[in-house]
Amino acid sequence: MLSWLVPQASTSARDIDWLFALILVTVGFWFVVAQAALFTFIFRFRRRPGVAASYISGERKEEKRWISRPHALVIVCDVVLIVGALLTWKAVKQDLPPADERIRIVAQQWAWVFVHPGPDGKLDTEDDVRTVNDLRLKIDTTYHFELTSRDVVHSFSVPAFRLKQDAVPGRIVTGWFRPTRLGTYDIQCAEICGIGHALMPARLTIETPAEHAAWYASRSAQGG
Ligand SMILES: [Cu+2]
Repeated sequence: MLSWLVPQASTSARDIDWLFALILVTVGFWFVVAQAALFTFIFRFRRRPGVAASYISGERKEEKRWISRPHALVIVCDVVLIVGALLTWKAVKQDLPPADERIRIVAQQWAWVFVHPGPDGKLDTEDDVRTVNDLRLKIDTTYHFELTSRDVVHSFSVPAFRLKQDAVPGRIVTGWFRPTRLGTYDIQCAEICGIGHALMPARLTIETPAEHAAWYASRSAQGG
C-alpha cells in the first residue's frame, strides 16, 4: 500500500511494507468493529420518552463478556503483530546476506560522500571511486555498506529502501540493501545536524549492470 506513495526499490522495502500492511489491516479491522458497535449502541439505546436509563455495573457474566472476549482477541492480534515485527526485523537488520559489493557512506556537514572500491576491489586504496551526493548502485546486487560520520550525528534516510540509519562519528555501522527497481530516488539526512541540515539531500540512481559498468569505468578512468 505504501508503494502507492513511495516506490519500493529494495527487498527490505517489500518486507517493511508487508509489516505495515499487516498492522493496518489488523488495527483497521478492530477500529471498524469498535466504531460499528459504538454507533449501533448509540442509535439503538438512545434516549426515548418514558424509558428510564438502566444502570449497568458490569458485574453480570454476559456484561463481562463484552470486555473479556475482545480483550482476548486483541491479545491474539498483538502476538501476531509482534511475531510479524520480529520476523521483519530479523530479515532486515539481523541477517546479513553475503555481499556482492561493498560501499562506504560518509556523512559530513553538509554532504554525503559515497566510496566504491576501485578496480582492486578494496576500500581505502588509491583507486577508490568517490562521489558526493550521487550514489550509483547496480540493480539486483547485495551491497554491504559501512556508514559513518566525520563530525556530528547524521541519519542516512532512503525512503524508497525504507531505510533510516544514524551515522555516528567514531562508529562504523554495517548494514545491507539490495536494490530491486531502476530509477532515481531521494536520499535525505534525517537528523538535525546543523544550520545546513535541510541542504543535505543526495540522489540515488539504480542502474542496469551495463549502465553501472559504463559509469564506473568512466569514473575510475578519471582516477575516482
Ligand atoms: Cu546531516
